[in-house]
Amino acid sequence: MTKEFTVPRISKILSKNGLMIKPNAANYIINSSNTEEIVDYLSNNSNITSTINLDYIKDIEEKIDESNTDESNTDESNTDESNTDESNTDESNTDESISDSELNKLLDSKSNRKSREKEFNETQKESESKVINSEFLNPKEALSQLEESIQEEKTIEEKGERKELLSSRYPEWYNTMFNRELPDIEPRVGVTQEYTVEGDITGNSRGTGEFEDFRQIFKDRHERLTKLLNKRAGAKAYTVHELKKANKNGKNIVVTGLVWDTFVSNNGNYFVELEDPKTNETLRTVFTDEKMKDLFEKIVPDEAIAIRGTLSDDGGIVFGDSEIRKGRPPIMFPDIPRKNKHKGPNETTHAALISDVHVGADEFYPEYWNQFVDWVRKTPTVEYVIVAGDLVEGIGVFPNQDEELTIVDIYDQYAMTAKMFEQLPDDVQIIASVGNHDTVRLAEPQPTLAEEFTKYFPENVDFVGNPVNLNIDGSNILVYHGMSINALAEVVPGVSAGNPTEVMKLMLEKRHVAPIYGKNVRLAGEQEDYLVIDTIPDLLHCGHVHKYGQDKYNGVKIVNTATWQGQTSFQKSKGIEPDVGYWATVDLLDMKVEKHTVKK
Ligand code: D5M
Ligand code: FE
Ligand code: ZN
Repeated sequence: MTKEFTVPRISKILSKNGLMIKPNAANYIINSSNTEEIVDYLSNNSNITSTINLDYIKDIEEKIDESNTDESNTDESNTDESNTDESNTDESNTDESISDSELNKLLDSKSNRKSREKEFNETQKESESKVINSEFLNPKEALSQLEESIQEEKTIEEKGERKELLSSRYPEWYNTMFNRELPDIEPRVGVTQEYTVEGDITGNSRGTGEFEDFRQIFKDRHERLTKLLNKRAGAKAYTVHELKKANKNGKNIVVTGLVWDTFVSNNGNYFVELEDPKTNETLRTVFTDEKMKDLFEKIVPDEAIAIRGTLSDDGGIVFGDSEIRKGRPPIMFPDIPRKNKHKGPNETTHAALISDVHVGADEFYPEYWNQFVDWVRKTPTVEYVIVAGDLVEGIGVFPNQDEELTIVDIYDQYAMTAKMFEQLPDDVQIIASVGNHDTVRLAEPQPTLAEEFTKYFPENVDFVGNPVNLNIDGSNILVYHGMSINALAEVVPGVSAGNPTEVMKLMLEKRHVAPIYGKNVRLAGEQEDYLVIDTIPDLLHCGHVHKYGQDKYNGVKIVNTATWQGQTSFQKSKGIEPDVGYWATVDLLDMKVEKHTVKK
């Protein structure tokens, strides 16, 4: 029997020593030529853990402390503990130069952006002065178990044998999906001509991981959404900075900004503090009328809004209006204008929408997948299949995940997915985006998969980042995996992740797919905010929450396409009951959406 040694295998062995590693770190190990190099790498990089769980990090830190005080430790592979200056020089890791534990600390703080900036600098310093004791990792022992299989794995890659190995490695799944009679492929109707991709970060990422880049996304968000808010307000909307210079004290004005903070005072007044991210100036606004409650509660931190009210005589505060004037409420979101003309192709043609396939997870349903494959083969109007992320289950996404994996090898997971996609007709264009389980950075916007994973797939599969705006012969489909759904559901009363379309409406209203920075949402510093919804889509397609839903908002269709994975123990612990085996079709001619499901 072939001994499997791959990224997850390294992950597993190292995690027994208390450390989970990211795929790129594991890659480094696979590609290293000698043990010394690897030991060096592991000892000098404290930021390669991949876990998303803060308790887990704490656990590791405790273990490090314990092993630091262990006197019996005389292993010569120990690095000098005073050698701290180079502990953060992992160049292969530029995608996430903030380590996960630092990020978690940042994200967990309820505070506003300014204190997050302070913490960012502090945690940076803290991590620089921390060295992980190599005895704790015990890399030599772990690696001696692995060296032989490293070589084997390299040979498999070099000879391109991975797909051939799937049948012996995962016979049950393999036989269910690939040793069966497939229905004939109906020729496609051939209506669509071309599609284009807008707003994809892939290949355009220019973030350096510096805090300044991080501020830049908020400046860009503010600038672009202020333009929309100006239209929405139907009047000149001042930025906080402009207003402070405009000599409008005592006058009725409209002011825009990013939401810095909101709170309800003891007297039940609603306070909203706005910020101008260009100058860092802030302005307090207050609503005293109870009927503003619903609008006030829709406001989330870091989003761009406009407020109408009277600037106080000393210019220090805005007293918010309470009446709708000319159809405009005193709290305005950028929103989608009501009329939304659609120019699609002239004849019926369908895009099939799916998400969260989670290949590799124990709970993936190959029998359900077969039904989807058969349906696509038999349905000639389907010319596109669009996947909204989480193609595979991934590895090291949460602690002990490997106990629920049928395929504990990330390359095998993608190779299996590739083989599954090969059963779809060659002339169906598959467009695959990524999610939090795929092998890309967690921070949004996410670039697409690297060539080392996409190389297994047939030519009719294109890979794109997350989010992305697809234009298929004039029909605009905004694809976003949906990590912000949990955060929005947590902050805004009356919506829940179990009913995702209500949350997706908020994205459209806020013209931003992930307005809150924090909770489970991480943002990558870039020159532009790729998460702003500039182009009004005809359809917004998300996944992530594993619940099917379809609806519309101001003429924009909304679909969440659930999952192909049954309930995991993590989901059970959170009370999440997934909808398994669903897909939607959208007719690009008239944007009519239909729900489909497998026979169970
Ligand atoms: O998401 C699977 C399910 O788990 C989905 O319902 C969202 C939920 N989920 C995922 N991450 C989180 C966090 N951080 N908080 C709350 N709920 C979460 P998947 O991305 O497939 O694991
Ligand atoms: Fe998922
Ligand atoms: Zn997800």
